[in-house]
Amino acid sequence: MMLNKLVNLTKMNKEITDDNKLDRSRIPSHIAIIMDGNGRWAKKRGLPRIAGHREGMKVVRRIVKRANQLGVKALTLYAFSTENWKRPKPEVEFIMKLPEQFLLTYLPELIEENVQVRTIGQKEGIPSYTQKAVNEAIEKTKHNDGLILNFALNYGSRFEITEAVRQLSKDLDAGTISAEDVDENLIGSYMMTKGIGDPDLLIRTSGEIRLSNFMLWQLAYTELWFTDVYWPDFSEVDLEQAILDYQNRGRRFGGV
Ligand code: V0D
Repeated sequence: MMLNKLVNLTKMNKEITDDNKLDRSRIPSHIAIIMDGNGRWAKKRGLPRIAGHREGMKVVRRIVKRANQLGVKALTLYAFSTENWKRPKPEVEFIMKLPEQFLLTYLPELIEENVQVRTIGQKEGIPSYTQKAVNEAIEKTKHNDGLILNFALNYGSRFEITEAVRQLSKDLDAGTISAEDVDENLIGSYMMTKGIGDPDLLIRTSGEIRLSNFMLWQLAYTELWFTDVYWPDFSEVDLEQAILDYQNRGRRFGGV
C-alpha cells in the first residue's frame, strides 16, 4: 500500500518534471509573434511611446537568438500593420527608422548566426530608407540556410488574400492556370509566405486576444498562445513557456 503510494508519487513527479522540460525533438518549426504592448510598457514607466519601440527592438534580437538556438526554423514577427499608419506621425517616423538601426547593429550577428531575413507586406508603402535597409539585409542573408527571420512590415492579411486572388484571376485569364487547378496548395503559393510552412505556434503579447488581420490563411491550424506580458518585457523564459505549453497541448489532446 505504502509502496504503491510512493510509486504513484514518483510517477507524478516524473510527469511534473517532464511537463516542465522542453522536448527538443518537438520544437515548433515556425513561430509567429504579434509583438504588442510597446506603447503600454512605456506609459507604465512614464516614458514616451518610442522608448517602448526601442526596447522592443532589443527584445527582437534576444528572441531571434533563442529561437535559433532552440532549432526553430522560421520566425515571423508582426512589426508594423497596415493599421499602424493611424498613429501620430512622429511615432510612425521613429518606427520606420528601426529596421535601419536594428540592421546597423545586428546584421553582422544575424549573418554570423546563419539567419535569412525575409519580409511579407507591402514594401511600396514604407519610406525608401526603410526599404533600402531591409533590402540590403535580405540580399546579404539570402544564401544563409539557418533560421528564416520573416518581418511582417506594412502587412495586412486581407490585403494579402486580395492580392493573391487578383493575381490568380489574372493567371486564369491568361490561361496559365485553369479553374480545376485551384486548390489550397495553389492558393497558398500566391500568398506572401510562399516557401515558408504555416506557423505551428502563434504568440501574442500584451493581453489582446485577437488576430488583428494577421496571417488569417496561414493560421488555420496554428496553436494560439496569449500572454499579458508587454513585448519589451517578453523574455527567453516566456518563449520557452509558450513552446512548453504548445508541446503539452499536443501531448494531452493530440489526435495522432
Ligand atoms: C517596433 C517591436 C525590428 C514592434 C519591435 C518598421 C514595434 C520593434 C524591426 C526590423 C520594429 C524590421 C525589418 C528588418 C529588421 C528589423 C522592426 C518595425 C518595428 C517596423 F529587416 N524592430 N522593429 N520593424 N519595432
